Amino acid sequence: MKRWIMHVDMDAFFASVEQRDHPEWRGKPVIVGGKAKRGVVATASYEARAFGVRSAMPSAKAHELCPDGVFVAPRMDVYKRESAKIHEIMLHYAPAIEPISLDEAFMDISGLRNHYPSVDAVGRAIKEEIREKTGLIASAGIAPNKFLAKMASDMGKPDGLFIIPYGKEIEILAPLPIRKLWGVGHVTEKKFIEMGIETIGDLQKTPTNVLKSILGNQAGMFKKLSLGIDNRPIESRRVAKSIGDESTYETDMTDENEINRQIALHSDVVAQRLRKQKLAGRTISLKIRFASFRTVTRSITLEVGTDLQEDIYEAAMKLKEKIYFTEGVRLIGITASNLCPPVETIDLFSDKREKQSRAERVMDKIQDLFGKNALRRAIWLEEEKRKNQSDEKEK
Ligand code: TTP
Ligand code: MG
Repeated sequence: MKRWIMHVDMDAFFASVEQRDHPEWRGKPVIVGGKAKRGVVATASYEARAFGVRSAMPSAKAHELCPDGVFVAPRMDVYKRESAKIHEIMLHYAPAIEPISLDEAFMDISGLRNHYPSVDAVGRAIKEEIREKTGLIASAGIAPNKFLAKMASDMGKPDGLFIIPYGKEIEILAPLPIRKLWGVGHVTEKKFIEMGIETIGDLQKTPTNVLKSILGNQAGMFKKLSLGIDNRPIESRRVAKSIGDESTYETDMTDENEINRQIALHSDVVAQRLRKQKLAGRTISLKIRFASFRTVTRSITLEVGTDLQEDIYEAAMKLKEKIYFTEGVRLIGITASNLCPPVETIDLFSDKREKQSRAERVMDKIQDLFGKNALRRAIWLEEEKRKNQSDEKEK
């Protein structure tokens, strides 16, 4: 199986969070950082970057370049919470991720490749879920390794999705300035330039023994990177503890059939995600948030872990019985936790369960081959209809 690594990096992260939370600042130059003139800029919205404002620039300089900018103090607690949400979403797609800062993380999507028509589609799905659940834009890069994936996420910015396919590594790297190479700081950049190596392409052509005299034992590593070779594994700093799916609805839901249908849909998404990651959940939780923001979560632990929609739905419906519905529902969420490998020994199950298990796996296969719409539960068709109707209403 070919290795595919994805790197996610949020666009103008702190500034985008501020613009999301203050609609009046959208489209304006927003500068997040020390508000005091002696502070430094943490980041600037793309509108502010047009004036030359950059991260780590003294705030006084930013005031000079962009006197009409909106200068705001950072709200680290909010950025941390958003960061955790983004990591959680990435963990819907991979059993482990490697966060490298609040707004950046690597994930290995090799296994997912078989569940989507292309690697682009994997990237689009993850970007879309981040946008939907946080209102923020992520740029992503997908490539055969970490170095190239990080490079790629930068190449498409903003709102980027850039793929470096196998075989194109050398060609894509060649024209880039040498400082873009991972691990090249000011000092090393100077050494390279003194040797006449200005682009990664120049380095590709320089024999390693020539490099050794100047760079010592780092020569081999830089040479490999210039050719797009990087075997570092994903160092999973976060492992999925749960897999969940939730939606907030535009209008509060009161119809019981509709609520049940939403529970069925979320159960389907959670079951599919579990199967993609070859995991099963033993504990199923149902979260309901009412119009008044009262939020109730109920959980149940099953005898054996499951990755089937029917089981999750059944558990969630039992949980629903324990909740008093006295007002409209604004959010429904289903989570599977207590994750374990799925039980393969079918003879543990009744005939009925064996059939369900086969049916859901066949459905996954057909979707892998022909796309999500090739074969879906009937409830999804009704859901499309509902969404279209509410779109119509908006118009
Ligand atoms: P970056 O990913 O480097 O920058 P960004 O997300 O603002 O913009 P983009 O990725 O679209 O180029 O950094 C992420 C956050 O980290 C950034 O929003 C603010 C913070 N940060 C600092 O506080 N100081 C810094 O010097 C840098 C570079 C970032
Ligand atoms: Mg960023």
